[in-house]
Amino acid sequence: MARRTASRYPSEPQTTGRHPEPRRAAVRPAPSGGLPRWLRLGVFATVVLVVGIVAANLVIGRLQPPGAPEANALQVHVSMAGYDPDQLTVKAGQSVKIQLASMDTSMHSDGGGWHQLAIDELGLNFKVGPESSQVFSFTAPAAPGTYTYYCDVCCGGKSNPAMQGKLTVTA
Ligand SMILES: [Cu+2]
Repeated sequence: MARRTASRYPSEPQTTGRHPEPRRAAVRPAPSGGLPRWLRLGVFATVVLVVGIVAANLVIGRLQPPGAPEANALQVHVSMAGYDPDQLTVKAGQSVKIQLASMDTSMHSDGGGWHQLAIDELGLNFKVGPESSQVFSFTAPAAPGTYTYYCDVCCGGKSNPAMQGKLTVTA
């Protein structure tokens, strides 16, 4: 007469259907010689606040163009992510000012934060260094049309669609 055993082999763990309770580290009370609770909370809140302010400044610093914006100049921000805006419209024959601002730091290994705005057909080749801006002037062509501007300094160069924009010259 065969007896039912829980396991064929003695070394196999027995399946009881119950999961063993996970071992938890014993919660030890804070040493009595430590800082009072309100002071620990205060230090924690201060650290959170300081980290938050630093992070916020980093974000705001990236959103704000370097240098004061010049009046009557078209503002173009450029970073590794591309141009902002990537569409510009000017009138034929108009004298155009573009303030080109690089939003990237010199820490970028690809181009060192330098960017370009070039239009081959118009002979334009504007370059701006990391976290700086510069105003460039040119005269729009007399004939309406669309021209592609590009940056060939970073991110795969002008073949990268992100590093391209369109200048539209209207009549
Ligand atoms: Cu670029």
